[in-house]
Amino acid sequence: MAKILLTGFEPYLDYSENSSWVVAEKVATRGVVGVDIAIEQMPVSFSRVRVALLEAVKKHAPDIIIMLGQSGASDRVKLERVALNMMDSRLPDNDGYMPNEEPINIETPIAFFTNTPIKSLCTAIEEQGVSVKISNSCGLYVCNRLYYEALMLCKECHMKAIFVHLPLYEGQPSVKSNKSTMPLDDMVKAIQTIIKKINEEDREF
Ligand code: PCA
Repeated sequence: MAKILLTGFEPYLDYSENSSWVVAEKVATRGVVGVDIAIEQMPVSFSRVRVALLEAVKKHAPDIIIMLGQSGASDRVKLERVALNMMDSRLPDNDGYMPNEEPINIETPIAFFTNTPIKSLCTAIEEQGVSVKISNSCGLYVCNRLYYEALMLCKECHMKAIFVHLPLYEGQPSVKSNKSTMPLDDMVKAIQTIIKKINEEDREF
C-alpha cells in the first residue's frame, strides 16, 4: 500500500488557524482507498522547517509527500510547479525572522521542479468541479523553503513531491469578510483527487 505523507502548517501572522492544517486533518480523517496517509504539522519558521521535514520523512518513509500551505490572497487551489533557492520576505516568520534575498543552500541548484504529473493532476481536479490552476511561483516565504528542501530530498531517495497552496476556507475564524474563500469540502476533494491520481500513475510503472 502506498504511503503518503501530507503536511500542513501551523497558524502564522494574524491567522488563528491555517487552512492547510485544517484540510490535512480532514483528508486524513476521510482517507483515500488503497493508501496509507500520515499527517505532520510544519512550523512557519525558515530555520526550523528543514529539520521538521527531515524528521517527518524519516519517521514515515513516504512514497509521496504532498505539502499544503495557506495562500491568503488566492481564490483557487494552486498546484506549485517550482521551488526556488531563495528566501526573501517583508513579513516575519513565527520566529520573527525576515530574510533578505538569502539563498537556501549555496551549493545546490537555483530551482527544482515537481516530479509529479502536474498537468494531469490539474485536469483531474478540474473534472471534480473545483477551481484550480498551476502556479509557477511558490513565493519566497516558508512554503517555498519547505518545497525546495523536499524536492532536494527527492534527488536522493525514491519519493514524489508536490506543494499545493490553498485559499482560506469558508467560515475560517479571524478572516476579514472581503477575502476570497473556498468551501472546505472542495479543498479536501482536490487533495483526495491528487492522492488518488498520483497513486494510480505510480502503480503503472
Ligand atoms: N503559507 C505560507 C507559510 C505558511 C503557510 O501556510 C507561505 O505561503 O509561504
